[in-house]
Amino acid sequence: MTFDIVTIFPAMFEQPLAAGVIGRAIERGVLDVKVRDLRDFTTDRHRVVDDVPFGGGPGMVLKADPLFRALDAIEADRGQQLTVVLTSPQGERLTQESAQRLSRQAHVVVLCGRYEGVDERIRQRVTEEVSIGDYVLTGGELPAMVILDAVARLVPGVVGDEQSVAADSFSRGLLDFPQYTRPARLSWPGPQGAADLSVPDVLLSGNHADIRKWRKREAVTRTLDRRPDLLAGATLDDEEQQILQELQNGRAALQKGKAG
Ligand code: 9D3
Repeated sequence: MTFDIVTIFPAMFEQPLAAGVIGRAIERGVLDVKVRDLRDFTTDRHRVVDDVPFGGGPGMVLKADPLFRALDAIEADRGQQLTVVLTSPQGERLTQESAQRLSRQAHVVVLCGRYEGVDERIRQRVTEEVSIGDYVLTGGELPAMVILDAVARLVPGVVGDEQSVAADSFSRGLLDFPQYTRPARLSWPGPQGAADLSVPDVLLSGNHADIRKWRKREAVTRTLDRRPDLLAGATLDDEEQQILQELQNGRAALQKGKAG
């Protein structure tokens, strides 16, 4: 899969793209990411990418013509069938589902918005506008990196362990169960003095049926406590469904006891 990122801050992508799973995938040629400096697509001596808004008002607007020139260059480079994503606070929220949809495209271009916005006329070349959530950032560069990370890890061969991608909590609709590693017993001074921080016995028992059941119960409990909204779209197996029933019955009984 190929990504082209168009930005006025190409340096913001250097380290994130060199590190970890994404860095390795690029090294191995499974992913091809080109970061393109929008200023390279200006034609004036001062390489100006922004200007004041028509009609007045605060801030600056990204000019349309450097973006058009960048898109033309990318099209010439990659061939047709470009999916063009514009990062924007007005966009549709990025979800695991939209990441999955983008991961099936061969070429994705991400245009990083900046300032008060982007000249509206480039929207004729934009396939979709994407926001990463309802909080205010200073620009679209971090969102672009988030989109790339979420999409690229779904591309076959990017993550070494295909199973971990398939078992993903957001794909299944359940949060992850708690994880522990060695040492099994640990004592550490906490706010109330030395605390005994032991790993749950079941994980040390070697009984894999019990471990599987415990993990399912923890995952369902956490989801019910922290993200009950996820349960509506979750695909639970029979065992998980039964655990959920039990937990909900138990809680309903508790509520009734308090009320009565
Ligand atoms: C909606 C706020 N706008 C009111 C005038 C101003 C504005 C704030 C922040 C315009 C652009 C930005 C920069 N943010 C992004 O470009 C952005 C973003 C974000 O701020 N939050 C979540 N996702 C995204 S994607 C792009």
